[in-house]
Amino acid sequence: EESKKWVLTVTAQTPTNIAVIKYWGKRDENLILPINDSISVTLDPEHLCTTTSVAVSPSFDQDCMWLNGKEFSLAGGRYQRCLKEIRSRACDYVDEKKGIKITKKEWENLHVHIASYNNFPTAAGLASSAAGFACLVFALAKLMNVKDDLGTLSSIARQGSGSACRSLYGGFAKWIMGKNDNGSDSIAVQLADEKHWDDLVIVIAVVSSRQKETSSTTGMRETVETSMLIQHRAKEVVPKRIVEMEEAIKNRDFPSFSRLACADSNQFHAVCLDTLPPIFYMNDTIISCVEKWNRSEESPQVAYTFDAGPNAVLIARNRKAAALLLQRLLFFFPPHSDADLSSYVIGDKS
Ligand code: 2P0
Repeated sequence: EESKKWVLTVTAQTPTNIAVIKYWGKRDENLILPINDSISVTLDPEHLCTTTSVAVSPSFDQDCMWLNGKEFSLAGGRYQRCLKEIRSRACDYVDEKKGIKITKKEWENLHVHIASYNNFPTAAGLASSAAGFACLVFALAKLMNVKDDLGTLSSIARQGSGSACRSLYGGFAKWIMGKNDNGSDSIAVQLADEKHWDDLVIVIAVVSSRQKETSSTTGMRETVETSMLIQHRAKEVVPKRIVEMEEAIKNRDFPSFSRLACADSNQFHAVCLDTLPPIFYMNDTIISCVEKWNRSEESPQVAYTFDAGPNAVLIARNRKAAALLLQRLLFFFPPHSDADLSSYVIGDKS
């Protein structure tokens, strides 16, 4: 019984990421292999992040998870795959002070307890699976003394949720779609670290707290099955944009960054509209506001991008532009108004 008393714990924190060249569409649903590369910016850890503690003990008799304090089933294939991949890479662990020794073989039979928290309201419909799976995979890898590099960990996080592979890095990351059928080369790499372009200020406008109507997984499946535009996007448009976006990030070229991010968000939503039945995610009033403002200046001040929901992600070129952006948002969307934000017609007022 004495030997059953120890518990080993690891805690990790991972921010979510926002794609500026979007992932939409899979070529393999099981392994989560995409039809195009994507590029994202990872938020600072204090905003929209997941904190996950993982523990292992010989006294645990099954794997369990709690999400925001509530028991959460690990039965889903995506969780099982991540757990299996990490367990298969576990290495011998020795802590002589505590008298703990776990061999590679023993890890396979030890159960884990996982407690995960999001520091943002899950109900707001903001992407949580990216931060969640990245954090889970990273914490489990540390716990089980996995020695593989971040690229390999990213390919495991990818099997939890595609966008999660990009959240293992700060700054800017690229998810390379890869060529192999087994997914071994579908990994994320860091393009630039968090210090490279720290003038940028990211503002997330929570337009609606309603849960999205079409999940990303279902939405992208239907797009691949029914949209003709998606093939053109994946094969012709995105490969060129990836090259240009990498260059814009490298040179901190905000006009190109803004042009590419806005255009890619708009094409992603055009592809959604081209899906049968059509999918509507974004809120176009904020787009008109930003487009109008950017056109009235010598060069763009703000980039916008929308994911699979109506909340706007606005990237201001610097703090001054961010302050002006907040003024505009607060003017058009007063915080205590009861009206649905989407009913404001910004274009008429600015
Ligand atoms: C992205 N999105 O690149 C794109 C843009 C939403 C729009 O990745 O099925 O939750 O788990 O791989 O990663 C959302 O899709 O989908 C997403 P799965 P995921 O960020």
